[in-house]
Amino acid sequence: MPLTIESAQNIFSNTQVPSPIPATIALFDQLSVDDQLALLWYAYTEMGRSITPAAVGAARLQFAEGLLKEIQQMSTEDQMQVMRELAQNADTHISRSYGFFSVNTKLAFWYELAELMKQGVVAPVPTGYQMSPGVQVVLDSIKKLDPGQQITVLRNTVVDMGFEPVAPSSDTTAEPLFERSEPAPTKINVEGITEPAVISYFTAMNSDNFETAIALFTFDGALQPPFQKPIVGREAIAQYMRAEAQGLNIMPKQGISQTLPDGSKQVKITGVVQTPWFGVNVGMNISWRFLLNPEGKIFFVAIDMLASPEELLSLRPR
Ligand code: ECH
Repeated sequence: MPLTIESAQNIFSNTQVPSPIPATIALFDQLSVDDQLALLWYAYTEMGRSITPAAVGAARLQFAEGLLKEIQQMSTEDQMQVMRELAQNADTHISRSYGFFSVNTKLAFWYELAELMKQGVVAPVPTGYQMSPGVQVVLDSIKKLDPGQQITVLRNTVVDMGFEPVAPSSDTTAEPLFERSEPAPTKINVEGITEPAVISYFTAMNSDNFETAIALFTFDGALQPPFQKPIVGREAIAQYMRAEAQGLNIMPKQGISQTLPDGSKQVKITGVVQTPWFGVNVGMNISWRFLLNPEGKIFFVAIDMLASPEELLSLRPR
């Protein structure tokens, strides 16, 4: 039977625990736009975890600089309006430019606005703003998440803002490199796993060697990032990795591997990943579900955020 992406998406489904992240984002989506912006301000400042200075160099802001200058010159009321329009995906020129930014430029843009808010140059909440009870509900729900899930909620709300261009920008060659605040592990040792493609995948990712990582996939192979649809084909995966997988420190811990009757293998691994944005300050609990073809090439890998740290150890069906 040929391998299909649809069937690959379901491997190890009996070991999957639903993540609390979509439910938290659904609550967030129900808030009014002013409540959403205020909540993000509270969550961002209250979390008190530091973004590593290496993450936001001048290079990362080069694409956002024009917009940030424009916003700084506006009246407080206009600044608020721009932020509302971004959060509401309005079709305005600022919201359109933002929509073309890469994920990391979007994050850097808001990081810079947060800095300007701390300096009092940009207002964090509209004057006379009254928090609705819903904000507290969402804040409480965010507080219950582990730190890796909290930064994922922040990231996903930022990614969803702006006016979505019809064709997403595909030029990732200009994406500035991320520096690691800590060197990534070079020797990968995953308890229970010996599959060469899987071990080589982690080693290549930890040195941002995406060409090597891609060569481990079949030509029609796919990679499914957390809460996203699969990205299909080597070139599309390479582009995605150049834009979003730089500077990750990947620390897989343990896994299980099962050979299927046709000789293909399904492998599930759990471990911790650090993003260059937060470095060692935040570890994200992650699982990888690989489907390898009978020749040992990666046909599919799904990256999932774990629902709880306990899940790191529960690789067997429930
Ligand atoms: C302020 C108030 C107004 C509104 C807003 C504000 C600013 C908010 C700011 C938020 C900044 C948030 C940041 C979040 C960063 C999160 C990063 C994450 C990264 C996860 C990466 C993973 C990678 C997984 C992968 C692996 C693979 O093997 C293959 C590739 C890949 C306060 C102004 C908005 C400033 C910086 C969650 C999981 C492991 C799939 C990539």
